[in-house]
Order: sequence, then C-alpha cells, then structure tokens
Amino acid sequence: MLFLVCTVGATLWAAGGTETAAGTYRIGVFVPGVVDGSPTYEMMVNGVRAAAEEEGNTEVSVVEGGFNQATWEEGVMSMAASGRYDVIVTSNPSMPEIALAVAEAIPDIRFIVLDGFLEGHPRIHTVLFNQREQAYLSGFFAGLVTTSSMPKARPERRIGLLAGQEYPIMNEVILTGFREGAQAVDPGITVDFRVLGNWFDAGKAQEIATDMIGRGSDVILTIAGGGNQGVVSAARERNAYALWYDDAGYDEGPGVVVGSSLVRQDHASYESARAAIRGRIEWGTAIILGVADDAVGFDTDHPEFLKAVPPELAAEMEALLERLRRGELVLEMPVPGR
Ligand code: RBF
Repeated sequence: MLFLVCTVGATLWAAGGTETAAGTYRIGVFVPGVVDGSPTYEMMVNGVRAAAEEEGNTEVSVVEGGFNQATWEEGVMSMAASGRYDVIVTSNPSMPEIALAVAEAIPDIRFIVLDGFLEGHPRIHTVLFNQREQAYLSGFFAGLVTTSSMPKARPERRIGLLAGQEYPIMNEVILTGFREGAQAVDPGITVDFRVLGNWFDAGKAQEIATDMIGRGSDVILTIAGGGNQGVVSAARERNAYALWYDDAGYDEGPGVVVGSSLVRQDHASYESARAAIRGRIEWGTAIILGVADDAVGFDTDHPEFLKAVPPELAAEMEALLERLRRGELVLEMPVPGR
C-alpha cells in the first residue's frame, strides 16, 4: 500500500465509513515522508490533533506519503480529489509548489503549509520559521562547545552538519546560518557539511558521522529525520557530541545530545488548524515567525542540557536569545522565491 491512512478525531464516522456527520470539519494531514523520527512532522501531527480535540466536531486523517518524493503530488492530488477533506495540512519547503498545483486543479480544497512560503493564493496559507535564526543558534552553540573545556571538545575547531538532502533552504540558509553562528564565536571554526541522501538511513548516517568525527569534528548537528539516530550512535561511540534540531532531543542521548534548537511547529500547527476550524484563517497570507514571536528558540531548561553544559555556556545562549528577542541582533530570513 502506497499510503498509510489512520483516522482519529472527535467525531464518529457514519455507519458506511465514508460519510461524516453534517458540519464536521475534516482535516487531512499529508506527511511528506513518515512521522516517526522526524521532529518536524511529529509536531505537525500533534498540533493538528490537539486543535481537533479542543475544538471538537473535527476529524483528522494522517496520510504518510513515504520517501519517494516523485509520488507526493499524486498523493496530495488524490486526497484533494476524494472530497473527504476541507483542508490539507502539510509541511516542508517543497510542499507550497505541490499545494499550488493541486489547488489549481481542485477548486474547493484549501491548504495550510508549514515550513514553507507561498503568498497570494486565496486557498493557501503558509507558515515559515526563521531558520537563519535557528541555524545561527545551533552554530553559535556548536562554536561554544568546540572551543570549550568540555570533556569531548578537541583542538581542531571543526564542527559538522549532516543533512538528509540538499535543498535551497538547507544550503543557503541553514548551512550558512550555522557557519555564521559558529564563526561569531571564533572565525577560525570550519564546518564539515555532508549529505545523507535520504531521510531514513541511520546506518549510513552513522558511517558518515563516524568519518566526520575522524576528520576532526567534535560536534555534529543532525538534520536527517530517521538518520539522526545514526549520528547519535556515532557520537556516543567515538566520543563526540550531537546537536538536535527542531525539538528537544536530549533524551535521545543524554550526555551525547548536548544542544537543541527549537521551532514551535507544534504551536504553529495547532494555531493554524484551530483558526481553520473556526473559519478565521487568513487565506492567501504567508507568515514568517522567529525568536521574537517565541516560535524559534534554544532549549536551555532541560535537565540533561544543564547537566552536560557548563553554566557560562548556558548563560551565553540565554544572552544570544535575548539579543535576538530585543532586535539587537537581526538575522533576517531570506524569503524563498523573492
Ligand atoms: N525533515 C525531516 O526531519 N524529515 C523528513 O523526512 C524531511 N523530508 C524533507 C523533504 C524535502 C523535499 C525537503 C525540502 C525537506 C525535508 N525535511 C525533512 C526538512 C525539513 O523540511 C526541515 O528543513 C528540517 O526539519 C529543519 O527544520
């Protein structure tokens, strides 16, 4: 089976299984990949479910599109054409284009696209995060760690980034922001950038991360979905540190995962789904949220963070967050397509 469908919600399906009670709001969540292992998708699904539960009279179906990206448009098109959804919620920078193609073909479907940007279509709303701020926070922290006296820090001043795949926001915003943040700590820091080539292969991710550590990286930021586990294993075995992205990953490897930059995709998903259910969404708008909106951050509260990281490093992260919040440091997110 190409797509895995599971249905939850506050409303019952009618006896036939294809009809819903009158007035029920129907949300389809299209996951471009799989939910398990990708923080960004886990948060999207959790946010929509929380909104549906709170509002009531709302049904949520989650459809996993899998890793063959060539099938995503067809998958979304068949969801939209089924007439079973009032709105489709999805997430990642490649989805606005697919939402646009499907919205042009199917006249009454609406889209909420998270982690993407598209303005001006009357049935599409997008929410993008300031990933330049997020990547800068991760890079600044990696810079602090690699130049610190933490037990696994080494003298090379080299840090790593492993990405699932290359895409414009990865290459032009996340990698650049990560390097920018690290070099704000020490301009001599270099970044070893590697690409896994998929969002699931933990074994290959472990091999790549092991090689990165062997070539001098003592801190690796992993943005690779299910591949993240391989980076944590390599760091654990080879005496290095891993950094998590999007949600708090400290419990994935206490003492190994020592930093997590955050995007509140769960809030964005909850808020936009709730607005859609209430008929209050501003269709056609594209918003960008950052540190000042409490939508991007760095988790300095987790007990494993406080255990692993010297207090002066934690204080430096707090100070950086405060500068971003107050606008003393401005890191503008380049708007895709502009
Ligand atoms: N991130 C994941 O964590 N898991 C994925 O399966 C995943 N698939 C992606 C597919 C495409 C085509 C693109 C452009 C990005 C993908 N991302 C994925 C990255 C995600 O959108 C986001 O950039 C990162 O999670 C960092 O916030």
